[in-house]
This record gives sequence, C-alpha cells and structure tokens, in this order.
Amino acid sequence: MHDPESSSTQQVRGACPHDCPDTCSLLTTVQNGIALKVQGNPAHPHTDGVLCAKVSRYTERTYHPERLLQPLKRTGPKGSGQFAPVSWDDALTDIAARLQSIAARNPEAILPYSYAGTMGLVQGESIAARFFHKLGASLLDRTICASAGGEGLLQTLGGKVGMKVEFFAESKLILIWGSNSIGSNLHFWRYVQQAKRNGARLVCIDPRKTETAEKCHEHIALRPGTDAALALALMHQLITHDWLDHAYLADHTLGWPEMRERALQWPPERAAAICGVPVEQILSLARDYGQCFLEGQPAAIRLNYGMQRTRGGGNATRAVVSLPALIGAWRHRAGGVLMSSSGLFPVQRAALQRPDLLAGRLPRTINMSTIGDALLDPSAAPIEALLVYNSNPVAVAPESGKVVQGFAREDLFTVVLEHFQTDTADYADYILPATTQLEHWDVHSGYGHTDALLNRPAITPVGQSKPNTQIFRELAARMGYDESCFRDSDEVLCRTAYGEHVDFQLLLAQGFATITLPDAPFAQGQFPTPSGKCEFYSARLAAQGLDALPDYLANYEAAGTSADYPLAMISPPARNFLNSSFVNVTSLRDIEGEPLLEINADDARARGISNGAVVRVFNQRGVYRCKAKVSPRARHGVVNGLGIWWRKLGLDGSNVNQLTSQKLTDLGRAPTFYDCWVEVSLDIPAETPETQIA
Ligand SMILES: Nc1nc2c(c(=O)[nH]1)N[C@H]1C(S)=C(S)[C@@H](COP(=O)(O)OP(=O)(O)OC[C@H]3O[C@@H](n4cnc5c(=O)[nH]c(N)nc54)[C@H](O)[C@@H]3O)O[C@H]1N2
Ligand SMILES: Nc1nc2c(c(=O)[nH]1)N[C@H]1C(S)=C(S)[C@@H](COP(=O)(O)OP(=O)(O)OC[C@H]3O[C@@H](n4cnc5c(=O)[nH]c(N)nc54)[C@H](O)[C@@H]3O)O[C@H]1N2
Ligand SMILES: [Mo]
Repeated sequence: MHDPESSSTQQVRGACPHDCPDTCSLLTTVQNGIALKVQGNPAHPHTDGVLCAKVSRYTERTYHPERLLQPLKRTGPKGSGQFAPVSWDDALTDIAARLQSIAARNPEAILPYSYAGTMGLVQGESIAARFFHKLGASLLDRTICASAGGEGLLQTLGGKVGMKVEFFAESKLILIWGSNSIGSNLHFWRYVQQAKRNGARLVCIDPRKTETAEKCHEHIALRPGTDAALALALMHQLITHDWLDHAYLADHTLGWPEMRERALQWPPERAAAICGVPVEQILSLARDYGQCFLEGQPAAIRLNYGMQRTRGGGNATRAVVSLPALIGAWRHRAGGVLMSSSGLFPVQRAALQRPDLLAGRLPRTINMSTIGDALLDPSAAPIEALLVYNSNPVAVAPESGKVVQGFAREDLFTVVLEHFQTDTADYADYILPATTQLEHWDVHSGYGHTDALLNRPAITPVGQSKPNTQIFRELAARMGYDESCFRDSDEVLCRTAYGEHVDFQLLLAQGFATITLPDAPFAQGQFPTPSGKCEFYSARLAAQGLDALPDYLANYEAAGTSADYPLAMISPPARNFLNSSFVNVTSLRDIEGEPLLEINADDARARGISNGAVVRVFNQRGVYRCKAKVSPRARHGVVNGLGIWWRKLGLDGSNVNQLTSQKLTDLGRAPTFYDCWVEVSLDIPAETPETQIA
C-alpha cells in the first residue's frame, strides 16, 4: 500500500484513535505526501464505509493552522499562554534535568496525567508507562470515564464483557439506557435501525430528549441518578408476574433469594416517585421485557455511561446488568447487555507497560478525577511535576476552579504533549508537539465491538512533531535509562500489544482482526466471576464492608433537595465534539455554535429566561455564563449544559466543569459529573453610570 512507485496517490489503512465505542477502520487518501481525505473503510463490517462528521474532518484537524509545530517554552506568567519556540534538544535536556533533580529527593513528586486523547495501546501507555515505572513516579488512577460502571460490571458479570454488537440487529426489544447513540455510538445505531426494520421495539432511558430518544418508540425521561430505582422496580414486576426464567436463575446466578427480597421492596409506585416518571411507563416497560421471555424473543440492553456519573453509578450499573439473567436473555445471541467489550481483548499489558521496572517500589496512587484537590492538598507530599499527554484536564476534570488553581501554582513544573494549545497547555512550562493518528503507528481494541485494528502512518510527521513514544524514548535516553525496552520501535510495540493472540499478519494485510468468541457467551453461565455465575450477591463487595446487592443511592446533589440550587444539571457531550477534542476545528464549532444550556420552557418562564438569553448558571462552586436554549430536550427540573467546550472559547473563560464537583461514585472512585445541582438566572449586564444617573 505504501509503494510510491505504483502511483503518487495511495490509500493507507488506519484506525480512528478517539474515545468512542465505534473504533472505525479508516482509509486515508495520500497524494505526494499530503493526506487529502479520510474515509470509513467499506471492507470493515462495523465501519461499513461510514464515518461521523468529526472524523471525516480529520485532515482539517491534522493540518489545522494552529497545530503545534515545534517545542515551546513558557515566557510569561503561568497560564498566560505566552511561549517562545525552543529546540527539541534544549527542551528535552532541561526537562530531564528538572525531573532528575525532583526524583533525587522524591520520585513520587512527579505525576503522569493521561487519558484517552488517543485510545491507541502504543501512543497511550507503552514507552510512557515504562518511563514512569522506571522513574518510580506516582501512579495515576485512570477513573475519569468508565470506572464506576467498570466496577459494577466486574462485580456482577465478572468484567467488561457482554453481547456482540452486531447481534443487536436481531433483537426484538432494545433498551438504550443512558446513551445518545446517534451522537456517540453511531455504528451501533445502524444495527438498531436494522432491528427496527425487522420489527424491534426501541426504548430510550435518558433524562434528556436526545436525537436518539426522539427516534425510539418510547422515551423514559427519568431524573438523573435514579436508574437503579427503575431497574429494581422492573425486577419487582418480573417477580410479581412470574416472568422469570427459573432454570437460568437456579443454574447461572448467585444470590437470587436475596436479590428477590431486595427487589420486592421496589413497587413501581415507589420508583416512579423517585424517577419522576409516570408509573404506567414502568409497568409497560416491564411488560415489554417480560413479554420477550414469554415469547422466547431476544431482549437486549445497550447500557452506556450516562448513569455512571452520579453517586450511585456503580450500583445502578449492577442493577441494570442483572436484568438479563432474570428472563434468561443471555440464552439468545441477540439478548443480554453490552456496556463495554474491552475486557474481551487479549492485551498484553505487562509486556507493553513493564510494571517490573518499578523494581519492588509501590508508589502512591493519585486519582485523576480529583486532580484539583490533589494539586492543592497541603497535607500530602506536594506534586512538583506533572507530565500531561492525551488529555486536557483543565477543561475536562471536575471543579475546574480548583484544577486551574492547582495548575497555576508557580512551583509546579508542567510539561504538556499536545496537538494544540489547549486550556491545559496554557499552563505548561514546556509544550511538546505530538503527532496525530495520520502520522504514527498504533493498535486499537474496540470497546463497542470485538475487533482489533492496526493504524499505519499515512504521512510523515507535520512540523517537528513526534509520536508520544518517541518523546518518551528521547527523555528516557537523557535520563540515562539504558534498558533495551526503551528502544523498542513502534512497530515492535504494535506486535507486543496482543503478542501471539491476534494474527499480526492479518492486521498488516487488512487493518483489522476479529477476536474469536462464542456468539452467546453466557448462554451456559460461564461468567468470568469468582463463582462463574451472574453475581447479584457479590461476596467481594461484602468483604469490603459494602452492600453485596445492588441498591438505589440518591444523588449527592439531587434535584429539588436544595432550596438554593433547585435544578439538576447534566453535561453530556455535544455531538460534534469528542470530549474537548475538535472544539477548535472551525467547521465543527460552527455547527455547535456556542456553549449552551438547554432549559425546559416551564423552568425558563419561572426565571424570566427567554430563548437565546445570556444566563448565569451557578452553585456553591462557582458561576458559569452561557446562552440559554429553551428546549423540550430538557425535562422539568433538569438543565443540560452541553460539553466539553474549551474554557478559553466560553463567555468568561470557563465551561460546565466550573460547576461540577469532585465527589466520587459509590464504586470505582469515579467522578460525578451528572450529580450537580445549580440555579439559573438571567444575566443582568452591569449597570452603566448613565443608567445609574437616570
Ligand atoms: N460525539 C461524541 N461521541 C462520543 C463522545 C463525545 O464527547 N462526543 N465521548 C466519548 C466518550 S469519552 C464516552 S465515555 C462515550 C460515552 O458514551 P455514552 O454514555 O453513550 O455518552 P452519551 O451519548 O453522552 O450518553 C450519555 C447519555 O446519558 C444521559 N444521562 C445523563 N445522566 C443520566 C442518568 O442519570 N441516567 C440515564 N439513564 N441517562 C443519563 C445523557 O443525557 C446522555 O444522553 O461516548 C464517546 N463518544
Ligand atoms: N462535565 C463533563 N466533563 C466530562 C465528561 C462529561 O460528560 N461531562 N466526560 C468525561 C469523559 S467520559 C472523559 S473520557 C474525559 C475525557 O477527557 P480527555 O481524555 O482529556 O479527552 P479530551 O478532552 O478529548 O482531550 C484529549 C487531548 O489529547 C490530545 N491528543 C490526542 N491524541 C494525542 C496524541 O497522540 N498525543 C498527545 N500527546 N496528545 C493527543 C488531544 O489533542 C486532546 O486535547 O472527560 C470527562 N469530562
Ligand atoms: Mo469517556
């Protein structure tokens, strides 16, 4: 494919790097060393030749006029965004010297901060992980996205396992629970469309009336953080009507008598009052689910991350993923539940990340979701240096007031590896230009399907940018690390990622390889839990002194529980951004317009707010100004602050995370972005002297 002799135009196979369940196979058209366009690969069944609007603009991002092309060194005060170009050699030599002097006193004063700017196993955690392990730096607890649900899945089904996405096309009932599939899981939605054409019923469970909710047969607009109550009431109905697969419950589940007793405490009226939905909706959903059992038809649940971002998110996940066992939905390949499939991949993490380089040390662990507090904590040994890559914490981490204060510490040494001068890069001492997916090698596991993908570089690095791996290789060399693992090439790392477990020749030849798995993985039980069963009752949770059964836990900041802040705010992603990525791509930002708060007409009227008015959204943590959009997408009592804008592109240089809290979930130490009370008021411009006189 790379043969320059054949023609000056080539198509290079790659993989979409973004944090999205679809992990598409890409074809990049390259002419004379320039990438002309990026398209979906028609040969890859899940991608099917189709890309989202964001990634079809990928060349706009790669060749963006504001792309970082050379290393930069801070010249102004912290956060001022003032930098001057510096050579790679000077930058890396100085960074290594600074890190060495800190490490000589206490290596744990150094912290890596990274997430899923690229989901690549190589540009994510390979040489970088080896580097920090060798250094003995603090470990980062990577909880910002999926660890509440991940823990819920682990404790119930045994890991990030579930249905194969393609079989949703054969389901007769699909519950889309806490997910805006059209916006954030488009290729799953295409399977749902097939099912719909075959007569499937679609139900969306989401406080926001999303574009997905509009296209389902039924929309249950429950209050944020009340999913466990709904799931328990469904169980109640399945039990009282005896819509139960008794054989499946007896053979393949653990703790059914206890679970049954818990669920019987949840008559639908109780749940309806908590969820803020009509009791008839709960009864009818239970009937639909029970009907599938009676008729031997497959019922499937696509559970996503919406419900995890509240205090009870882990328990809510446990309750929802317990449902298929009650009706034996797992007996069908088109039945069961899918949240994340990432646990199905044979990733060779130890070989990639080399935790053995810790050489017996066990550094402290710092939770990325509370980075604001961690940077400001006077009681702990201070974090003195921060190396940020694949993440934009100043924009995406909760309670940004504190995050900004932490990053602004003059005594903190911060290095940011980036494509752009993000809100986080503004606070760097050094910004190092990184390559994009079109310029480096990588391998990717899907988390919404079961294919592994290979990404080949389509073009040479733009400007002086380097892959993350290469930056850490060169830093390692300057630190005097001479282990040969620091010299592994990116191609070698790509092969290391799955070892012998995935056919690398196939990846090279076609760009993707499907993991071999049974079609209906839990038809005979065989869950990867300690008991091999679906564990309603988790002995592991009981041993930690926690509730062994799933339950409903009210939000920390539930709607209507504070007189000062009577509204609940959720902040799901805007469709044309990917977290805070793409916010600076003009054609996409033009579609989103500007930061918006969706508010329902009643809530707006009560506050004298008209469509398009500038409003103050506030709580005890701060104020965020943006425009109101009076919209039926918002339910009564809940406002939707669409994310995640770059702070510097907002009205006052802030975004929704100015308001979110650093409180953590019940399980998994995850953030509670959607557990956030606020009040909204019309923004009255400061009076001018003239009007004061009048
Ligand atoms: N276009 C786009 N796609 C993305 C992303 C993006 O930023 N933009 N982000 C990617 C990432 S990092 C992730 S983790 C995934 C997330 O994948 P999803 O979880 O599918 O993300 P969303 O589409 O935001 O769906 C979350 C939905 O949950 C709803 N919700 C909020 N609170 C609750 C609640 O308490 N209960 C229920 N039932 N629903 C609730 C929100 O209104 C929203 O519609 O998407 C990925 N895909
Ligand atoms: N209020 C609110 N906050 C949220 C969420 C929400 O729903 N509401 N969602 C949360 C979720 S689910 C997540 S996953 C997090 C996401 O948080 P992050 O993982 O920080 O995601 P992004 O904001 O997309 O930032 C990723 C950055 O990595 C950079 N990058 C991409 N590829 C590379 C590379 O190869 N090398 C280097 N060096 N850099 C690269 C991109 O340019 C981008 O600036 O945000 C969380 N924050
Ligand atoms: Mo995420």
